[in-house]
Amino acid sequence: MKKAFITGVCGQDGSYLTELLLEKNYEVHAIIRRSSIFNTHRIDHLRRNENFFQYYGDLTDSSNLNRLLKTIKPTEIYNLAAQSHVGVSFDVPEYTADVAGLGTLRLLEVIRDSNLDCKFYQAGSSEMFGGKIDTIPQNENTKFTPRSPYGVAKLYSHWITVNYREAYNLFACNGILFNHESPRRGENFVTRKITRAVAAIISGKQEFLELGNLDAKRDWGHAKEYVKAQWMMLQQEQPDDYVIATGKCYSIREFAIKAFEYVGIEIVWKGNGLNEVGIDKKTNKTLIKINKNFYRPTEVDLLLGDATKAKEKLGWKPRYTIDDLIAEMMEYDLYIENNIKSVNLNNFGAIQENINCKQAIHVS
Ligand code: NAP
Ligand code: F7E
Repeated sequence: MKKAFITGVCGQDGSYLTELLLEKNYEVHAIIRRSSIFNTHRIDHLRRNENFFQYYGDLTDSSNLNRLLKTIKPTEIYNLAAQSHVGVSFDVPEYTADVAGLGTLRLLEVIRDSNLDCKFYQAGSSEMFGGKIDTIPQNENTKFTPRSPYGVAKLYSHWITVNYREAYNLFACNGILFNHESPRRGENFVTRKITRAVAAIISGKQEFLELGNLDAKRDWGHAKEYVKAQWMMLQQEQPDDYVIATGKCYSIREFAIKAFEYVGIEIVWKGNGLNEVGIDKKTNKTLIKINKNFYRPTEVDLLLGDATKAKEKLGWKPRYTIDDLIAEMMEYDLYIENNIKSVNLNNFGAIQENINCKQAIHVS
């Protein structure tokens, strides 16, 4: 039986990866941070599985990682834990560096020190490409020019993973994953913030949605498909680094238009800059406003990935389109916000997803 060790198991990707590995008959061991409120809602539906083991742990605590890894002796380690919010990383840069940067080194050091015979996956990010991008779309050879404390911390993790692979012959892979979303996405990332707000607005629970930069562009895929790529990287003969992306990008503005369209609302735009508003064409009500607090000190304007290497070497290909993704997220948020089951509920496995998520995510 293969034994996986996952950090960040309570997050979006951790929950989908755990489902995938349990389906593949892995024994899954995972660390959970101590929290003053319950933080396991995304994995609660898995916790009774006899092959799933949870421990208190933290990427900032070397002795804890050392003790657990030496005892468990996993065959695969997936390092998904991070302070993963780019905007927040400007407020807590040191903590972000500690977890998203040094946390990776702590794990690699345990593997090296204890001669653990295991494969290692590092959750790298397109945010490492940052601002001054010389290639569009971005691939494994594109220069990294990160534009946030988060991007800089992830870049440290990227290079220390490459360094340990080369220096100590570790089977260590970097995934360079572009944005991936789902009904389990944290509610302060822009896609989920939008789909939740649209659902709340049509139920009369929220008046309008406040956003920052509408014109940044992102390459958005579905998290379920992206965790499969993480697993595939560790099943190869040789360790390597891979870009994982859909190859299509849209602006925040386009995402918001599509999400409102899903519930039959056409948005028209008026004004400029901080005074721009998105208005319901039919009722003339203002549904989107700009709030400068959601702007970042430095922004990444455009991310568009080229996942040709992953397609050719891993056989990985995304299936979800942006419309499938929005539909699934909208269905879930309409369901939890209003108990509305729309005609589209049968699409895209949404019923099953809703049932799974209803169990997995309790949003009050
Ligand atoms: P997420 O939902 O924010 O999950 C991150 C997880 O890390 C959470 O479970 C969090 O614990 C845990 N964590 C944070 N600090 C920790 C610490 N000090 N020790 C142990 N665990 C800690 O992120 P995600 O979207 O699943 O992403 C997974 C990984 O991929 C992250 O490393 C992220 O930076 C990276 N990534 C994500 C994307 C994306 O678009 N989603 C793209 C590229 C890379 P709590 O649940 O207790 O907060
Ligand atoms: O922002 C703009 C914001 O926070 C996307 C993480 O998973 O993907 C994610 O990072 C864009 C940015 O994701 C709001 O300025 C406008 O341009 O959803 P986000 P992100 O920063 O791209 C990468 C690949 C990761 O690795 C990260 O871990 O949307 N934006 N208005 C807004 N963003 C937020 N959060 N909130 C707004 O109101």
